[in-house]
This record gives sequence, C-alpha cells and structure tokens, in this order.
Amino acid sequence: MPDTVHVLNGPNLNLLGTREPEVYGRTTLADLEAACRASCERHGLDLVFRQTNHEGELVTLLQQARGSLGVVLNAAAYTHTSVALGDAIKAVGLHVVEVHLSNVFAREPFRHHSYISPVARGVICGLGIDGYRLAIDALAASRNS
Ligand code: CA2
Repeated sequence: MPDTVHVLNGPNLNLLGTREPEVYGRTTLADLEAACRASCERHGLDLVFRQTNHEGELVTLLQQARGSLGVVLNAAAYTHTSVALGDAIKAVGLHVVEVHLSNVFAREPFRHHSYISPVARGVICGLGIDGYRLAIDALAASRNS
C-alpha cells in the first residue's frame, strides 16, 4: 500500500480523446492509464487507476486511498464545486496532487476557483497528460520525506 499511487479521474473524463480534442487532446482514458502505469513502473510503484462520474464515489475512492503513497486527482468539474472533495482530502491526510489537462486559468472565470488547491500538496495544470506523469514523479520523490 505505501508503494501504491491512486490516480482518480472525475466526470466526463471517460470521454477523453473522443470530444473537444482542441481542449483535451486526442489521448483516450485507456492511453492515459497506460502512460500512468508506465510512470509508476519506472518508480517501482503499483497503480490504482479509476474514473467516476459521481461526486460521492470520488469521496469514497479518496477514502479508499488511505495508506497509499498518495493520489493524483483530476476531479474535473467537481474541482470547482465540491466542498465534499475538499473536506475528504483534509480528512484522509494524504498527499494529493491536483492535475488538470487544460490550463484552467486561461479558461472561463468559474474554472479559476478550486476547492482542492488549498488542501492539495501541489497543483499542475495545462500540460496535458504529461501533468499526470509529473505528479507521479513528485509523489515518488516524496517517498522518503
Ligand atoms: O482540464 C482538465 O483536466 C479539467 O479538469 C477537465 C474538466 C473541466 O471541467 C475542468 O475545468 C478542467 C472537464 C472534463 C471533461 O472531459 C472531457 C473530455 C473529453 C470531451 C469532453 C469532456
């Protein structure tokens, strides 16, 4: 468990690669999982990779990540709306790296606020799927700290 990273993806990310490629790119969720798995393997880490369209399910998945090295979280639209996710991150006391494929600060003002950033270990946005790899690298680097 301490050698496991959980990558959690929120609503509509199951559609990656099929719609709005100009915003989210052409990589599918399956491609993203493969890239995360390769990153984890390079660090000798196990990977739990999940996507859900349901807010409460994301809370449950965060709770289930207790005991792991940490979480890479793209909560998608719930980033901007969910007090429950912010509370869950505080409650589990895990290292959570918030990731967004797009640069949310270059988009609509409602995407500039996050309930996750204040309780996250770090935030990466605008780098596409590379952001997930960088987040895994950061969690791996935190292993002995
Ligand atoms: O840039 C990101 O990763 C976001 O978390 C993506 C969310 C958006 O609400 C956030 O503001 C930023 C939206 C995910 C929707 O994913 C789609 C993927 C393909 C086609 C349509 C939606």
